[in-house]
Amino acid sequence: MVDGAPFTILGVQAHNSSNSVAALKQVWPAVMDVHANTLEIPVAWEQVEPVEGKFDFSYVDALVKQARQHKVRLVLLWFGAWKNTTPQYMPGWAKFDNQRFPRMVDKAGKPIYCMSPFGEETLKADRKAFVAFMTHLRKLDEDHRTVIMVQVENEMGTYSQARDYGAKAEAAFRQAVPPAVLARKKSPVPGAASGTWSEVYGPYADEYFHAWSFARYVEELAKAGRAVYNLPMYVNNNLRDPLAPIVPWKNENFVPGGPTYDVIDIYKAAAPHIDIAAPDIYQPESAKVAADLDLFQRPDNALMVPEMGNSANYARYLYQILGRGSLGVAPFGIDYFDYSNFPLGAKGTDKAMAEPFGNIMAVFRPMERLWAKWAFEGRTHGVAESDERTPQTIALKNWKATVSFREWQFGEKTWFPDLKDTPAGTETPNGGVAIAQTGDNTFIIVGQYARIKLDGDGVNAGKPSLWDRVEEGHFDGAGKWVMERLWNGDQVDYGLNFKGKPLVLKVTIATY
Ligand code: N0T
Repeated sequence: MVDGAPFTILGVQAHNSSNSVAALKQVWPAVMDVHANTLEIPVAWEQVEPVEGKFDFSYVDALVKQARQHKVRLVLLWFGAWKNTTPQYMPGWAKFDNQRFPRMVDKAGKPIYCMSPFGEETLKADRKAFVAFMTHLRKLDEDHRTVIMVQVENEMGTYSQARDYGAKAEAAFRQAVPPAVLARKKSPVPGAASGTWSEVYGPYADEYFHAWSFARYVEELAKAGRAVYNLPMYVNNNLRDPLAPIVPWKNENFVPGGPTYDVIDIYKAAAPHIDIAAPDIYQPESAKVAADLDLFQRPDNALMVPEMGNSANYARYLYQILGRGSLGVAPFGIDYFDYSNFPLGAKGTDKAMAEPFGNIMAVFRPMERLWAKWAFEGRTHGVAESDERTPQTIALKNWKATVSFREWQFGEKTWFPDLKDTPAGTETPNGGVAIAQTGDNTFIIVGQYARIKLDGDGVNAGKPSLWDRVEEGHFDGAGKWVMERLWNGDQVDYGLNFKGKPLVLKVTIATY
């Protein structure tokens, strides 16, 4: 809810080092080119507390002011003790002080790169800076006008081992699993109903304990931060492979400690002040993306995709993610700082990078609050073209949609069995459709490089149907539909065909 109504984050995330007043010059043009309504950007502990106890929020002040000038909302990312597991963003006075800010310890008893989630001074200092930041936000943006959400830490966890083996961690590991965790997280293997982590969770004890260690730490930050200024808060995750079988952590098969899908329940139990565990999508395969979305969208965990690759092959997932009623989505590394995220993302950091996302966000923007309302009401659905490029169906109320790809706009493929030619622009998967069922027989359909057909289902099953009206157009800023062209004849006889330019159709269908 933003300004009292549902809101969908049509976002972008800036590069990690774009968090300075001077750097913002290269951020806004990209935000504008993508037609984003929200910018996600870091606020680093090292920059706001360069000297212990002396806070400097001049960057945050400039950022909020410039965001207002650009009419863009902000999601601020608190880079504290863990940024992609490392303490890189801790202030210099903290990150090298192993005594006061203890590092995790390996099985041989040696400190490693990663801060221990059991460092009491680490938690105190990180929390103090975070609370100072939230206190500043309350003064600066009291009405939740510009800053709408806060991410706590970034992709927490540890690369090289399953948990902390330091003395404090060892002592905690030998304690009984907290009842709140027991109540939510069942063991994947036969284990005791209660007892120590090892007794209950067997071979998963280390990594579950590690997740709990981070969850209880971020809970302390979120609880204290929200006590001074209550903004929604989330944590993000460097995903494990959603299609690989679940096996205990071994040799870096995933990053333990963070909110991977299998430990969301542990985060829910230990961090009630964190609203969402959110997936950072960098595995481009369509089957993995679909699985990630399934795993992270739950009745107790709203779907939000705070990061996604920024190469063109990811753009089609906007339809799927927005169609699923997500709170929002943001491709990562969208600004014009000349630093490419290839091979994780796009090779370029220019307009060509922004365009595939901008084309889609541009058509959602004028109806962003309507889409958010429909999503909130559970009326929206979406598909992205799969790597297999096969047709997909969408179950609607009393209708079924079939979305197919690489179709010509005229006729059916079966009529031209010898045709080898394929439509221009469809060399790689880039199609998608998002659909909102606004009434029993009315739909708003947005799409690109796809064909959609509707057939009766439920009470309409088996009945013949015809398009009543198919209008191409747009919603004006006030939510009023403006028709630009009435589609009929060839434009509706073979389904509704979208080419590369995303379009919005307002459709009524009826049975006879
Ligand atoms: C993401 C981003 C940024 C072989 C990567 C993804 C962002 C962080 N990390 O550009 O660093 O701050 O949240 C890690 C994905 C690793 C995948 C390796 C595939």
